Amino acid sequence: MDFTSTKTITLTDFIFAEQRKHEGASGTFSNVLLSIALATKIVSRGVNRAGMTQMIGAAGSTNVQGEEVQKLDVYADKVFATTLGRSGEFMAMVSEEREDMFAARMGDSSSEYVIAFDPLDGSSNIDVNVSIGTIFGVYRRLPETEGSSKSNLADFQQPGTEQVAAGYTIYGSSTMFVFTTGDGVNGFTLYPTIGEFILTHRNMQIPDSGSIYSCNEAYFSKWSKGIQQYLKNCKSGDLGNGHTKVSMRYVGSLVADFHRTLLKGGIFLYPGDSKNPNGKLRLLYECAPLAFVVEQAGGRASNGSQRIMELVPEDIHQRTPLYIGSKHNVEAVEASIAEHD
Ligand code: P6P
Repeated sequence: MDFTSTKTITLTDFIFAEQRKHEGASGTFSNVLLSIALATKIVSRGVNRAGMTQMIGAAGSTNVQGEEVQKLDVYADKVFATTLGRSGEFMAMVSEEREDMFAARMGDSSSEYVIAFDPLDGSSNIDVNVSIGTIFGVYRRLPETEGSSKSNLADFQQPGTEQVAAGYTIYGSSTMFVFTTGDGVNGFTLYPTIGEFILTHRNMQIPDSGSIYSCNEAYFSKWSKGIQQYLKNCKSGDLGNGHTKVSMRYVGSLVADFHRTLLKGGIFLYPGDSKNPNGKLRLLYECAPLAFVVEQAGGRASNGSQRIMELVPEDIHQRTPLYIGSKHNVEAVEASIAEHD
């Protein structure tokens, strides 16, 4: 990377260039994005040092989902809560790690936004050194709650179409911050030596169709006929989109599986099953943010019959089946479900 070149765009350059396009912009939205990026950098440092700082392993507690909490989960949650809290731009937050919505420190009646995040998704992969990630979605407070000095659950009960920003960070061989504000998707790679995110993936577009499907096939017998038929077609080399060389890739870390799907095309599936009809993944802080990103990149995200972006969360931790990726691949799954279920 040539840091003497004007072609080297930092995340800060990018955000303020976007701000300048909106005359009269106050800069609060830029501060929203920069505070998220700062939290990501701090978590990245923690993830990369985990092995040396005894941050690997379980924290000895379980979270609201009943999942064993890893030490880094707790750390990442605290980093996001305090870093975003200090920005003063958020009235309230929802975290995968906390049962209830919570007020953001320094958030007040002038704060215009709320944020939902999964501070460290895929954490069961931490101690085996597999890529993990953070996922976030930002909403503007509702007109009826804006200006009040109280956080209000209704601000989180908005469909994904109301997100003003969403994205993820993947802590992998490099740390990448990928986000959208509704005007395309851009990816930034962290240069740890200078502590800056540099624009490396401008205007990311997912292929209209792809030859990779991604799901945990151990659950095959519990899935619906529609899903089983779709996967049988995949195995026979028929993805319904002309692709015949079919591959299956599954990391077991949503951000890693999604990031690969965004770059290479194909589909990630986490269906509901007989035991858990809504599947495992959460709507508010996993599926809706990734749905915003994939739609902005030209892809599709569905619960099998509806756009993920149109689903309204009743409960902040509610789950939804997720089919996300290339448009033609997701449409093929929806068609199989419509035909067989
Ligand atoms: P399974 C990780 O625990 C996670 O929440 C996602 O990151 C991932 O996609 C999914 O669960 C994996 O679930 O049932 O295949 O282990």
